[in-house]
Amino acid sequence: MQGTVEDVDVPSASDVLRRCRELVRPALVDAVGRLHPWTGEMAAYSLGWSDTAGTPEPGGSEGKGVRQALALLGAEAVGADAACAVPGAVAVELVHTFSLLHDDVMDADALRRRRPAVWKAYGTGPAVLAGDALLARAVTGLAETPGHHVAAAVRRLCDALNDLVAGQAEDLRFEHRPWDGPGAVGPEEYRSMAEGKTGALLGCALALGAVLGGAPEPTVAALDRAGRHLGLAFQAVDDILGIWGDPATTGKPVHADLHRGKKTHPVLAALAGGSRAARELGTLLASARPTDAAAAERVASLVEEAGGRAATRGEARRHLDAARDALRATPLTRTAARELDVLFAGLADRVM
Ligand code: GRG
Repeated sequence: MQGTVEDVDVPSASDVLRRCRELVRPALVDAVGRLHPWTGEMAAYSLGWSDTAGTPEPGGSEGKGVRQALALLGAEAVGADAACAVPGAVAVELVHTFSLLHDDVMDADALRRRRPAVWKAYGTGPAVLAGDALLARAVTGLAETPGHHVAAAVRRLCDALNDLVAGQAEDLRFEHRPWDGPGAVGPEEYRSMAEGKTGALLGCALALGAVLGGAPEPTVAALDRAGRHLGLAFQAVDDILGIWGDPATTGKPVHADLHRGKKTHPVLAALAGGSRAARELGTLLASARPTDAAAAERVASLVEEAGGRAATRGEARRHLDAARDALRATPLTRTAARELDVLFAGLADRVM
């Protein structure tokens, strides 16, 4: 995620993420320190700060910190100091950590960020409880923020939580829907699912920064819209990485979505193409789930041949453009708007 040659004075997406992570880190450490020691230990493990013995593992398996960065940039974009958005940044990062933790339980995914998922390392019950603790801390921390805007901020976060649950519900239910025919998942249903499970929290992060920075409602709404489009691009890329990503980079096993019958964009788009490869893909998926590596590999190459990967790249590009349009149509401070632009582009091109 690099800046372009002509943008020498604009930091790269990685620089933006690093700067924001450093600003939020003390408050995030404080929030985790307020948890019960056992759930705190699991939270620290899931945040990549320590191993299962509680021993610090600096630089181990931390996430990218996208949501905390969006919250800070949301505040800076409306002319406020990033510091006012730190409680919002902590809240969205804790919610994100919680959602990954529970998602791994629901999907029985054993690996996260190149390490055993929390449920694998500590057991399912403890992992569910650690997730609950993170969620409770996220909402409590935001509600305790001093200032006039806290009620609006908590309201935004609660709306996003409900969207996340709805998106995740759709995602899980789609696994039992057929690939083809009358019960198949349509493009609009996919979009609504992806916006809920991924776009809502990215939109909320940006909007929370603006709310805590005292921005008027139309600006907050525009930032939320930009973040939701970014989330749709982000999820499209996530779907691509789930099929063609390098596990050494993504930290997750490849083809897990295919084994599970997840209705991801590349497969749905491939099936909609109507080519010979699409028909063969449809027949293959209708006969059985690709349970072994060779079958998943065959599905992946048919999806590619039928144009699913290219169509999903196009989908990511369209939502990236829509996200940038939403930013450009809003009066924002120049430096933060440029950093957001760089960050958005970096995330739509990410490989992890
Ligand atoms: C919020 C109450 C409530 C429930 C949550 C479990 C669940 C319901 C939702 C799951 C949502 C989910 C896991 C969506 C996937 C979003 C996504 C693409 C995550 C990957 O994010 P990155 O790439 O991860 O930012 P890192 O590892 O960088 O932090």
